Amino acid sequence: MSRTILKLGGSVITDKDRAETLDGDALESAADAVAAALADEASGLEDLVIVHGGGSFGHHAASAHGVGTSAESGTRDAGAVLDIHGAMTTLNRFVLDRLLERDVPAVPVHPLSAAHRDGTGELTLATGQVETMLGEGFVPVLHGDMVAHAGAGSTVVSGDELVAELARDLEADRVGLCSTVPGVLDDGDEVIDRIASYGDVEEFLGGSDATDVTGGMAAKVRALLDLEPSASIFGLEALESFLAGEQPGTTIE
Ligand code: IP8
Repeated sequence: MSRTILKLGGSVITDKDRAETLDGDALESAADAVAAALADEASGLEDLVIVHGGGSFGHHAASAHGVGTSAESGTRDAGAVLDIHGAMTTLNRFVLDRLLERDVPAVPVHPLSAAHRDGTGELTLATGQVETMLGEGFVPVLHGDMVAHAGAGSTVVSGDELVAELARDLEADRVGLCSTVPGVLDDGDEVIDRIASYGDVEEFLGGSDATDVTGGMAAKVRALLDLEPSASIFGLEALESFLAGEQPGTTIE
């Protein structure tokens, strides 16, 4: 039986080029895959935590207010914090609804009320509530958000940072990032099977092409390399196989 942290990329479940627009079909098929895996005992999936990104909800709101993850891009404007957080809770509600419709016992966890950064930017996320939710049979659903940041007001926390914190604190067995691409791609657009160090892929990882205030694929790979369990980056078409216990796409060791 395994404990799994699954990130649904914001660009997968939203239309990232149009503000606050859902990709309804993609979200439905992700919810289908989650529901099917939880219902199938053979999948070995026991505890599941879902984290979703911002896509055209959080990222558009964050760039409209000029807010990012670093102390230099923090804000003390409470209205801006609420705009960005509100965009994310709207998206979170869509995700929860699609899961609940499929009898997945999904419940929200909003990082604005559960996490903060210290003066060096280091993130602390409370996870006791997530652990207790898992023990009670729920599927906690977190999201990229705003967090209080000592000395900087409030900054963005990316879903990827949350995945890393959760994986460590909850001693996850498996970590999966469901992305718009089938894995980390080389310069011939072929999926790289395994990555053991950032140097292996530095030459291939440019920035993200749509509005993304948290760093795109390069930041994901860096964060995942530091984790204890190996992590997989794969496309939506491979979500079912990941949840069934396979390692599709790119494995980051
Ligand atoms: O898409 C970003 O989360 P990410 C969340 O996981 C916001 O980087 C508020 C922009």
